[in-house]
Amino acid sequence: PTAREPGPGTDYATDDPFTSARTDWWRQDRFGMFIHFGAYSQLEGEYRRADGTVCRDAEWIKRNCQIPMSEYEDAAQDFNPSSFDAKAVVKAAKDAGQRYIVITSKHHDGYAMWPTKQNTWNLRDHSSFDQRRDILAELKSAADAAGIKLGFYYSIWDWHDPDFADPATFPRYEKRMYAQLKELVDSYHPALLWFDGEWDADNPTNRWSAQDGERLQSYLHGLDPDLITNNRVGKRRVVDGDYGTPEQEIPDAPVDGQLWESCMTLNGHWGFAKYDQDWKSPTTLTRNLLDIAGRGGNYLLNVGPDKLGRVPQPSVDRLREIGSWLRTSGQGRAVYGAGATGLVDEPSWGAVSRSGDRLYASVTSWPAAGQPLHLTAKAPFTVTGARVLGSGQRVEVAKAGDGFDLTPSGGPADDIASVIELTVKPVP
Ligand code: JFZ
Repeated sequence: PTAREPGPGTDYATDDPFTSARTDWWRQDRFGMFIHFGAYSQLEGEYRRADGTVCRDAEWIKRNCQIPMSEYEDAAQDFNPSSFDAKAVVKAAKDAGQRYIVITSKHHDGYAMWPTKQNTWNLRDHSSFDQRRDILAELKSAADAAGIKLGFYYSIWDWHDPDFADPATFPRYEKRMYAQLKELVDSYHPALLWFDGEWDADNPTNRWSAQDGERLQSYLHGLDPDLITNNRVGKRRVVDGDYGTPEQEIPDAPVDGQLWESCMTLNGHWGFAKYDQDWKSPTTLTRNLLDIAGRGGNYLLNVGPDKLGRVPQPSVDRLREIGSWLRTSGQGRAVYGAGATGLVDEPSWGAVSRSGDRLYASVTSWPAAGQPLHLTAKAPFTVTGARVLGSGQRVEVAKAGDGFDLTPSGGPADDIASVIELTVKPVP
């Protein structure tokens, strides 16, 4: 494959994701929706074997339940997500306060969710779905209309393409992969690509190398100089792509040397699993977002539509509660455009983020009447104002030991977290 030269004005050798205009929206937006949706969704997490036993999994069901390819292909043939409603999905994201969406265009099962020309293993050519529909195009126009960015997850690992499995034929697979990615970029103009599977578990020859990642990245930048990619595009987790992707965990401090985004499930699975009702609470989810913002990261929270394409109601409900917290009394200022403070240590009573001359102390353990919240300063600064968002209450600020004591005069403003906004001035 040949790539055009990178666009004018962007030198990727020196372009720093931390400060680049290219990543600006991503660094501001903080909160996105992940969508795991594919041929596996048709099975809804359960595979009944001929002997009557049931094997459970979600997007890994083909492999973990050892479903023969012909049976998996038969299931995909029945896949008819006729209730997929891009506007409803985008509305759920918008109501949650999520500002970008990343959907699986192709997971490890190799099944493409758009009408790719590279094979027939896709939603147009191998399903029972309305052949006139293209859910990625539908999502793109709904997202554009709502001012939400759209990105695609793409698995390098492919369980379906026979050329992937054999090192001798891998170059043929790679050529199709490049062609598929060009289709995605040219047809849907994604804002970002979220790679995965560069670590494939049945790889005898470690065939995806750092150089492969670099070559792919420069090819993509040639197609669209503004594209953002995660680090799973290559093998060297810290230097490849624009940001790191800790999965199902929140790093306990700002990560040195790279932007990062924690991806997480709402229950225990990425793809739809009908038996999984183990939902995280809105309180936990909102507090996760606050912890992440205070450590300078993004939060990519997943939904797994069912076989008809419907986002589960418990997911929609939880997302709406997070959004309602963010919309209340301007509390979203603790998240959007905010990041690590560089000024204070993370307190045990909540999370602190910073946006310009404001610190947002999101208090999850409100003190007893008259008791102070202590903020430990790790760089000198002064405080010129303090207020609780959504309440008129006074907060007394006093220099104390290694920092400040904040003493609110009343009770908490919000059960999930009450935000104290401080106006600060770093001492040079
Ligand atoms: C991958 C996928 O296998 C999974 O199905 C899901 O799509 C998730 C978001 O990404 O899983 C991973 C990828 C990387 C690691 C672990 C699981 N990792 O680096 O530890």
